Amino acid sequence: MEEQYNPSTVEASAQQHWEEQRSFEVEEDHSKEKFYCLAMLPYPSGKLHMGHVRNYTITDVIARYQRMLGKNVLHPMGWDAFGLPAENAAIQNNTAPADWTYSNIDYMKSQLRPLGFGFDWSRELATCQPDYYRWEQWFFTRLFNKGLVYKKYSAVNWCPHDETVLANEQVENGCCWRCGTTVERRELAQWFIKITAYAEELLDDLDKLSGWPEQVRTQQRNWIGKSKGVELSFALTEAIAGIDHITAFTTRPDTLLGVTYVSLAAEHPVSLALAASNPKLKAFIAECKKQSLSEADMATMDKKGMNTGLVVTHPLTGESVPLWVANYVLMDYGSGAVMAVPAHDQRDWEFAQQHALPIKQVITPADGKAVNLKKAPMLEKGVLINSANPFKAWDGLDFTAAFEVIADALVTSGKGKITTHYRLRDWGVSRQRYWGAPIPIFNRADGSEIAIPAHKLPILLPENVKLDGVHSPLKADPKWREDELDGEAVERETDTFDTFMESSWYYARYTCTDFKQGMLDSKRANYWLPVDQYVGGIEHAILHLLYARFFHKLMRDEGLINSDEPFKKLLCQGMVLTESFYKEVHGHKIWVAPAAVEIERDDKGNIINAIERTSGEKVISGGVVKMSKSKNNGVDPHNIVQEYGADTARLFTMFAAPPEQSLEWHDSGVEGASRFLRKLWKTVYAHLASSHNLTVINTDALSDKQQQLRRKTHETIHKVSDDYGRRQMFNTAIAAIMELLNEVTKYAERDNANGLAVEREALQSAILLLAPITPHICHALWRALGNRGELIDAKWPQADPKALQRSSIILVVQVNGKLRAKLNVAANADKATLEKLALDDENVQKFIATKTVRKVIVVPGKLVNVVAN
Ligand code: ANZ
Repeated sequence: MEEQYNPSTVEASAQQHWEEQRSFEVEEDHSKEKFYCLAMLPYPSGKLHMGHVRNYTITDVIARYQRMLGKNVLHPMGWDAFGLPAENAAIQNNTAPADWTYSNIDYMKSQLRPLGFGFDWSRELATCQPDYYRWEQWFFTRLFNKGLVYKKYSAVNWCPHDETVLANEQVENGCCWRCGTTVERRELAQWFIKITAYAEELLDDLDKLSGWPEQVRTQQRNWIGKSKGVELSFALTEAIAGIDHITAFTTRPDTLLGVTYVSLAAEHPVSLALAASNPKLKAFIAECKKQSLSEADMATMDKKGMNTGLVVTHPLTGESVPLWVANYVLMDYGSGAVMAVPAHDQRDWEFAQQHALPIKQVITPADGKAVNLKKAPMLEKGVLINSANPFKAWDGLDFTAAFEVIADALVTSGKGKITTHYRLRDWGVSRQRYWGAPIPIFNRADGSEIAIPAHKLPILLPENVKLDGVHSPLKADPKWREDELDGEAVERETDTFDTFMESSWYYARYTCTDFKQGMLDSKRANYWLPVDQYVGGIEHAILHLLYARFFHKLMRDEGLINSDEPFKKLLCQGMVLTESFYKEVHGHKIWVAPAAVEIERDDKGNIINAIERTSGEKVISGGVVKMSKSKNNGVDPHNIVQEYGADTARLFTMFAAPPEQSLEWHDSGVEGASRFLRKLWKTVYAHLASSHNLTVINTDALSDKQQQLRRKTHETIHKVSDDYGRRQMFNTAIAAIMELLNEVTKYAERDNANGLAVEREALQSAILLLAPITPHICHALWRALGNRGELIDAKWPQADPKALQRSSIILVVQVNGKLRAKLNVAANADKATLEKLALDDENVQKFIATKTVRKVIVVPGKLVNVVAN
């Protein structure tokens, strides 16, 4: 072995070895327990960043650890390759999105390689490959034929100047990013998948996901948003367009006697029917249609409305209640109508204030606190008051009782029923962009649609295109649209799929990327699925994870797989943060790369002065923030690997913070990690340089020092195994291994055979325990120590219970809770012996001599507490 640790040669040779051996290519093996470890697939933006490095280091550590436990481990990698950025980059660089994407993939792969991640590259996939998206197209046609897909008019951002649809990120302050024209809302026919049909199961199955962070489960629960309520009807005095009553959904039937008006969504059929003969209402509806549709915006926007002049009948009191059309009522929630209770609902209260409508309090706080409805509505649940005759007896009922009584009254009079609603909406999958999978639908001359039959799939996305910067090449080329089906001329759909479609099932396709006969090879898919450990950013807590769960259930119901959920365990890694600096130029912040700044700190580490090296100018600290291009504070993984080696980068990443917390990047931390690896190398080198012959440990002839080191070795194995497995706290695992190495340098006795054997055991264990984190150096040292076989398949070490035993322990003795003695006692001493030793101690005697001992509490192995007065 070389005396000097040279990471670049060590790493290149280990990587070459793994590549030659195809060490990470795996197949189903029913004789072994499987473990599927997966990182969320990256978007090929062109450059690897530290967030990627952290993500894949975590999965790689887990994958390698599980393999050392003897499992058959799958750890694949691929590319989420469709999406808008490729279109923008292609326009900027005057290339085609396909070329840009594929060259980025090549480049990023070349950046990943030197990091030594144990990916099974034979399963690599890019979602823009026809081999992949053809099955997504096929699956969509299956859903279509099952009635789980439908077409509906839905709003998009439209630039009237460019005559094109804009993605949300292309709208800047309400204007087109390209030409600055004010963006409008437009209704276009678009495709939806009925995720709402699975709402109940998606909600219920969250309970099965005990391996997920609670926070993510809660976010999904809220997103699905199940609410129990009542649907009730307000009769119209005369039928409008054949409708004789308005149905409203409420979660607060307890407030029913506080209704002072009813409001309809602009798109409600009654609103539309009335608008036909009411130009003012028509104009108002047109105005409503222009505004944003998000619920968040609904909450904050100006509450606008128009009185229809009609009244409806209150289902319990029979009173007449005015009927309004209001901009804050959504057509696709509940029934598109609200029973308005301004006293107890924020939006209704704002609306009533603006339009001078009555506010009637019917709920009061249970604790009798006063409320001032002039200032704000009373939103909390409480008890009923002011119940109109003949319902006076309801006064005093709490929410649950009132819900029941009122729902019951509505049900018996045939005016209402108890229902549940979900906030979750169906998934709109149409995008009017080019760089995506074409939606496999034929439009027929008669206006109907047909799912493209399997034999005509895939519908290929042309890759050799020129982008004019405005229109999708699919839409700009009338020829591309033309097709025929059994002699009938048909037109292809020119919209493409939302890219969440591709990321919803890639994890399943990895189990059989080469399968040509179908979407999934069920045998292989069922062997590997579900993913045992999924790792990715918390920003995907809702949409990606919900869509993937949904797709999994759809694939199950198609008979492709047999599990209910895709991801057994989920780990959401924290962000990578670092220092940031800027200077102010004409009122603008110019961000300066931290590497270009000379920093002076006080002894607490606070920055007292920061100077840009090249200009000598003072710069201002922007604090420790997320590493990003926009703050110019990215640390290039490539440079770190060049300077220190991949193992140092990996070690620092895992040591600096537990995976779920944010990681602060510090050059000094990287230095520290590198120092530790050099020390490990040096220690192994010195160990091998010893002239003694290695023998097996003679446990009966261990010196105290040897015994201590042995115990430390096995305590470390015990702790580190728990840190890797149960706790997933790799930082404390590393700290424990570092401590072990310190003990080696302190206690090793290389001048006798037993001492050398004990040291060997300690070093060998340290290498095994570090192997998942710093695989290259461990690979080299493992061989240097003369081991045969592959370190990646070496058995994870087991703590020897005998070595853990201590012959003596330190016993703490307290008198009345205060520490009075520390005694070195036999580890197996019984309670009576411990009590006697404690009471006989000289110092303890001093504190109890003049007192009566009332009680002695003995915790064997730890302490004795004497109670005396
Ligand atoms: C009367 C009422 C009184 C309400 C009160 C709330 C508080 P969640 O819980 O999110 O499901 N609502 C019903 N349909 C609507 C629609 N199409 N557009 C806008 N709002 C609608 O919300 C249910 C509540 O949202 C319902 O309960 C209804 O207002 C409103 F003190 O009815 B409530």
